[in-house]
Amino acid sequence: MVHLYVQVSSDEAQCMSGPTGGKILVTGALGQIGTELVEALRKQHGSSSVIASDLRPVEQVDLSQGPYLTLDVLDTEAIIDVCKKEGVGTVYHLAALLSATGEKNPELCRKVNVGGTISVFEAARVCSMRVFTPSSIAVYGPDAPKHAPQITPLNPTTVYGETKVEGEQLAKEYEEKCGLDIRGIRYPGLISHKAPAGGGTTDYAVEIFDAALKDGHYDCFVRADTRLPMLYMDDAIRATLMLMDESSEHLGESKAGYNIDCFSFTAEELAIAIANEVDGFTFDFKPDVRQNYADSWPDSIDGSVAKEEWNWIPQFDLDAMVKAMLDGLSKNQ
Ligand code: NAD
Ligand code: AKB
Repeated sequence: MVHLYVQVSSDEAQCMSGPTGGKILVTGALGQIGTELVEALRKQHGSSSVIASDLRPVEQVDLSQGPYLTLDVLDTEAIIDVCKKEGVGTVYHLAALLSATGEKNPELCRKVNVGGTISVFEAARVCSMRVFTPSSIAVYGPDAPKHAPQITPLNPTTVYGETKVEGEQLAKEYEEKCGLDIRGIRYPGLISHKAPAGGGTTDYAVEIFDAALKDGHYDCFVRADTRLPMLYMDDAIRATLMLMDESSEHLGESKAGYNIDCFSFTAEELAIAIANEVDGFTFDFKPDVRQNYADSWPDSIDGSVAKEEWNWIPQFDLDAMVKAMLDGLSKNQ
């Protein structure tokens, strides 16, 4: 299944696991996570040290906050050129197609998610870089326990989920063969208000807030009883930075895709929590094809390995997240 797009050299002599430090490159930086991760990284390391990149042309991007370049993750040579020229030491590789978009175009989903990941790992091998690349709760399939443990057979039924399993396998392979330091988190559905959600199944948990404030009504595309693991974006960014700051010696065999403790709620519980805060908000449930993807994923995940190895504990529960979302969106309006 691996090595679909770039032939990975088996010559151990070409593998480099050199020093860290240097600048940071973020791929897929204009998406839901990238928008907030770039901001957080720039606060930590200084604006000029963090290069944001995505497909959008430079002239359509606000450059006042720091450097940006147009970069297709399928272009391995372009990634290598940038990393050499800029002295990049770490890549946060976020470019991908999410589940709902991916299932509509499985070929492109495989190409971008697997091909893009190989491009970044190849660049990391050539330029001696560390990599963060997210996995997802979509690695699990319907045969996994509904409270999903860190280690269990991974048999996803979505193409998106398959690409995430393959991403974790590739990370392990590059680590074993080339000594690279590649870390990842199996993010649950992420809820945020600074950038729109990017075509995933869990997008209802983001869209519902906008709809509540703008329209006073939301037609949810999954059933009322759909329960999924979720996390507020502040916690997701904090977890990402914590994992990347952790000393290698504390991280074990799950480092390519940690489950992390988060919270779970049904779509109806979320709608009621919002209705308790927004006068007159009404909601209905009109499931579409995304229900199938949601049904194939776990209700909750066991994050005890991440807790043990790098002390992950989330700060936001359902009520705190609902208040933070409504406050954040009200300020933006
Ligand atoms: P997003 O869709 O909001 O952003 C992805 C970005 O990648 C977009 O800006 C897009 O333009 C860019 N992109 C697409 N193809 C590209 C290419 N060929 N070259 C360069 N850029 C390209 O996604 P996100 O929510 O920010 O997710 C980022 C990562 O986190 C993905 O790997 C995703 O699978 C993972 N993840 C996200 C969530 C979530 O709830 N947001 C949950 C689990 C995992
Ligand atoms: C999606 O719904 O596709 C993402 C994910 C859980 O990976 N939010």
